Amino acid sequence: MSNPHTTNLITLTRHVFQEQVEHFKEASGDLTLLLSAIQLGCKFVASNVRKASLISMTGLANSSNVQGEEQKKLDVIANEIFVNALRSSSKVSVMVSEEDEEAIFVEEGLRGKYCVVFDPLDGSSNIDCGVSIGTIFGIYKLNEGSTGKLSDVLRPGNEMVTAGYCTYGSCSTLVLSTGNGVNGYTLDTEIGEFILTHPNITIPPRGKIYAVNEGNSKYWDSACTKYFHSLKFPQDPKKSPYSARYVGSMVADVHRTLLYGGIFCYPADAKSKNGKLRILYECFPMAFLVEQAGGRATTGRKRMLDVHPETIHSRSPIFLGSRDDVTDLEAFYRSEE
Ligand code: AHM
Ligand code: MG
Repeated sequence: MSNPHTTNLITLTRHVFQEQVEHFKEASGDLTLLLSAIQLGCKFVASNVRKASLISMTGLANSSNVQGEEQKKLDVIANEIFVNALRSSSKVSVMVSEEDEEAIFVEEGLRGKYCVVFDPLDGSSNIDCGVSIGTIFGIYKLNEGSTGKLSDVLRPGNEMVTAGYCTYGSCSTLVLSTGNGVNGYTLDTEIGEFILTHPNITIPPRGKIYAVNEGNSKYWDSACTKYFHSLKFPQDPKKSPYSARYVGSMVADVHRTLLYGGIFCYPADAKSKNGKLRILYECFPMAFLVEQAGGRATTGRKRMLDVHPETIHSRSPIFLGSRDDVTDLEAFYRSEE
């Protein structure tokens, strides 16, 4: 993966630590250590995903392991991996995971000044066929004086200090923002390190691709229906229609959108009144990254990062991507008011 002639590799840890020292002269190194725990989780999950694909593709998905126990499902394993890595880092007081109904409050003695919200393995419908899936995470700092309460995580996304995701596909890439732009690091499996491969990711101001579950079009509201129609049948005869791409794994769809431009959408519709995706650990981290890359993210009517989540698993409609594409979409919602 890394150039064999390069002897000066920029690892994620090295890069983040440098960034912290540059931007915050008194950086304690705690965020770097917390991110080491997250990297460990991602490497461990990446390795499990590879093994699981092999197991399910050879038809052994329901087999039991050597002790005769049922194989644990991959999303359950991924959750345990992250909860253990984060708890033992001593940098976290509150965790919210898609897999756990309640927030997890870390016991005294192991607590730290951060809260982590995460979806350990997103894209569950793609697990068994080996299509790209990923982990999504966001990090808040505890409120002043708090030792860990629900109110430390029930906050708008604009208060996050860091967000990222890791793809598990043809390669594993961890895309991260600590609030000073976005960088991508690809896992070199031979040396076990995430290496800076995509410095300073910026999203093109307009793209040519839209991503949405078109199968839900029967349930869309009129703003959505008109917007997607406008992409497929542009009024200007000189303009080409947009291309459609939809993996059905948010991480993969957002990753493509960040790199190539365009728009990713999971709207609310007549069937899912608040959309499908969860605010805290799906919408916020992705909105944070997209804004940091120069793009935009909205619910259709409001900036995504300004939403106040009511509960840890609340959902929201989301549209994110290239600045001009998201602005066009908003115009359709405004015209319906
Ligand atoms: P999950 O958390 O159960 O995996 O669901 C989230 C996933 C996202 O990755 C993806 O964007 C979306 O669900 C796809 O949903 P749909 O199959 O309804 O298009
Ligand atoms: Mg999910």
